[in-house]
Parts: sequence; C-alpha cells; structure tokens
Amino acid sequence: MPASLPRLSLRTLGELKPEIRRPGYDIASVGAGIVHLGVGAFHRAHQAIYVDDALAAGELRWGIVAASLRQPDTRDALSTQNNLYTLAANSAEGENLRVIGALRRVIVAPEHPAALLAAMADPAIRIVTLTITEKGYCHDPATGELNEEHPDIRADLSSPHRPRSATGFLVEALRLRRAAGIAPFTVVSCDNLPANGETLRRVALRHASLLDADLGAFVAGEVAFPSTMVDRIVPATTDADRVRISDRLCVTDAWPVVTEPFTQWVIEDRFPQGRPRFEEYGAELVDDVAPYETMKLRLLNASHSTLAYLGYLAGYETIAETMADESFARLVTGLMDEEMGPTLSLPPGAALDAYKRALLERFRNPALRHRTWQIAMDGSQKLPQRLLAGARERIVAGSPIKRIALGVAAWMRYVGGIDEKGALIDVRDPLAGRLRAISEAAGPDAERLAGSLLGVREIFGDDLAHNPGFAGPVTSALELLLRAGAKAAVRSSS
Ligand code: CS2
Repeated sequence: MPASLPRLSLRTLGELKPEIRRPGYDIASVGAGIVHLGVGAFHRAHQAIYVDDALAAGELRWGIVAASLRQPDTRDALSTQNNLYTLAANSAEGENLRVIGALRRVIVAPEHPAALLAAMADPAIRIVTLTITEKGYCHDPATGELNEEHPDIRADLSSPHRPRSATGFLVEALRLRRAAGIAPFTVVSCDNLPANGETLRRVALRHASLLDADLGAFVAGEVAFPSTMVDRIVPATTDADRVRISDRLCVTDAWPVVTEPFTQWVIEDRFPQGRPRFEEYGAELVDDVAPYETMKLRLLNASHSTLAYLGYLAGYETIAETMADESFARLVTGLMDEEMGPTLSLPPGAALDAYKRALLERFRNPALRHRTWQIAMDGSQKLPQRLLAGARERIVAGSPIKRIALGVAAWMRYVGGIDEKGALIDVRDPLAGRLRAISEAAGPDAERLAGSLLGVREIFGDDLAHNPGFAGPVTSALELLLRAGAKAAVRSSS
C-alpha cells in the first residue's frame, strides 16, 4: 500500500477529486436500522450500495451495523478510515470510483458476541440481512435441513447465550427481543441459495425449536423471512487493486471492493417493521422471488461453476481468460441454451435471450480478474442448486445432460486435489478432506471415482448415484477428462 498517502477517512474526504462520488449526507446523523451478518466484499459491493443510496436520499435511519462472524480483517482495515471504503465498478470503459458510508460500525462476533447481540436486540434495528455464503447456513445442501451435528450448531445448542453460528445469533437475538417486548426484525438472506428466505427460516426455526418450543413457535409465527435474489460479480480484492485505487483517490483505502457495473436485487416485499424505499434505488420488489432465483442459479452460477472447474483444470486463471477460449464459451452457451434454459419458468417480463447474452458479456469483462479458483471454492455447497436440480428435472423429462455432466465431472476431477500437471490444488471446501480421501481410495478409474463421489449424499442426495440417466453421463465425462484433459474434453463436448 502506498504508505505516503493519508488514509481515507471523514477528515480526508474533502481531498478527493471532485468527480469521485462520496457520502453527501451527514454521517454523524445516520442511525442504525440494519444489522448485517457477513461483512465480505459481496455485501459491501451490493446491499450496502442500495443502503448508501437510501442514506443519500435522506432515509437516515437505515445505516448498517455490520458483523463478521469469523475474521477481524475487514474491521481492522476499515476502523481507521471511519468505516468508509471505495466501490470500484470496472469494465472495458474504465473504472468508476465511489466512496461508501453505509457501514456505521463493524463488530467482530467471536471477539464480542454480546455486542452483536445487543445491536441485534436494539429496537431501532428493523432488518437483519445476511451474506454468510452457502456453508454459513450449517445445513445439509441436498435437503436444506439444519445439520444438527455441525460443530457450531452443537456448540450453540449447549451455550445459546454466546452463539457462534448465524442461526445461533438470530435465534438468541429474537429471544432477547421477545423477552423485552420488542417486535422481531425482518430476516433477509442475500446468499445464492434456492428459496433463501424459506431455507433460512427452516434452519432458524429448527434451531430455535431445539432450544425451546415456545421460541420455535414465535419464530414460526412472528418473524418474516422474505427471499431475495442478489446479483453482482465481486472478485476478491487484490493488493494491486489497493494500490491502483489508492493512487487514483490520492488517499489510502486499505480495503476497497472491486466489481462490475451491473447489479440486481430482487426482494420479496414482506417487511412488517418497514424498510428503505429500495425500489427507488434500483431494487425490484416482487411477490415471489423463486423464478428470478432459479434463473440466476441455473444460468449465471451454473455457468460460473462449470467454467471454474474446467477452466482451472485447463490452466486458466480467470473467468475472462477461460471465456477467451472459444470452445469454453461455446460450452456455457450450450449449457444455457440447450440444457438449463428449457428447465426455467421465467419471471414475468423476463427476456431470456437478452439475459443470457448479458451474462456472456459479463463473464468476458476484461477488467475483472475473477479467479476460477475463487469460484471453485465450496463446490459441495453449490453443486446441488447450480447443477443438480436442473439435471434432475431433465432426467425426468428424458432430456440429455451432456454439459451438466461435464461440469459435475470437472468438480470430481478437481476435488481429487492434483491438477493435470501433477501440482497440488488448494481445494477449499467444508468436505475437502473427505472428498480427497474418497478420490485417493478410488484412484484414477472413472467408474470407481464417479461411483464413490456420487455416494456423498449431502451433495447428491439418495437418488442420483443409482440413477443411470445421471451416473452414466457423469462417468463418461469423467473418463474423457481423465484420459484427454479439460481442453480436449471441452472441445469435444461444446
Ligand atoms: C460465484 C458467485 O463465487 C461464486 O460461486 O458464482 O459469487 C457469483 O459471482 C455471484 O453469484 C454473482 O451474482
């Protein structure tokens, strides 16, 4: 980081070049109305921007108290800059910088669980939003039920007043509010899960009921969990981003976020305690998010995961690099047009062709270095909704799944942990150890390897391993990958 520059802060805001947008509202008058769990780059490039727009429009009671459920790094980076940070929206046309003031406080939950609970129990807080990634729900990805054996859930069931898990915080905060006669907050999942509100409601309700049946009944009867579809591509910030952005700002920002110009947020309009006028800042408020969510998961995220595993194996570092290989671009075009598209019930007024074209364009964005390795993380939590749900529907309809099968096979090849040149792959996944052990025991035999991995029922459920319509194409694709490598496999399947 350029050490000679002063730090971004309320004091140095005035030193920014006039063209850089910054909070025009009086930060000292902002009240906290939202608690957010999971203060990663995605939150700071997505929901926080809509809230920053609300504050700029004078809705000053909706500032965000953000919490990290694990690492102190975001708090540490932002604490000496008054929690201000830069949003950089990048495309071939250039880089647009804007300083965001929506985060008013950052709490590191493991350091101060009581502080986070106190914030969540504050009557001024009307909404709790979450971006905790798929694994943060501590659920079984295949069934969507709470994993009661998860170490964090077990810990929270035995010490509910000092929680660790997201549902542990939600349930304890709701208990405190109920005991104090304060109406519950609305809980808004902003993760890429199907029916994310319903999924969060199911796991939170189960968590609450295991502690206390009355609390369970309260969560079931009194708490709103609207579903949302969130969309913005946000690669992890790199040191090069920090240096470039700080140089352009002429002040140092220790943790800017880098994203694309595109953003979309579709929200079910169920907020009993009120909400910012999100529709005025670009969000779509609807009755039912399901068709939007399915469309996004099966087109954007399914393509992303497929490109990530195959691209990584082929030696491509980023999605844009992978897309520059025309056979990979053809493969995901076919995945969307031939395999996933036909499974969708479209949202009202959706223009499918334009949506798919825009996705290809977004994947090609040369200004985003979105690493295949980053998207490849946590595949065990992502595959069910991204690739497997669509595959199941196609198999029932008797339709082929050649490209989906290649995506699943590439994941199988990837989680073995050794790449095509014999180098180690840093596989990040809650099931990484088990997946690696299964791969080692099976060896490089497609039938044995596919058969053993399909037995992981948290991912594939009880049905797919024994379904020849699924196991057959996956095994053939894996055989091709093991024999010919990713580039040749993609060329012959696209
Ligand atoms: C990506 C998503 O990392 C991943 O798994 O597929 O984070 C993707 O960039 C977002 O869902 C885009 O909205």
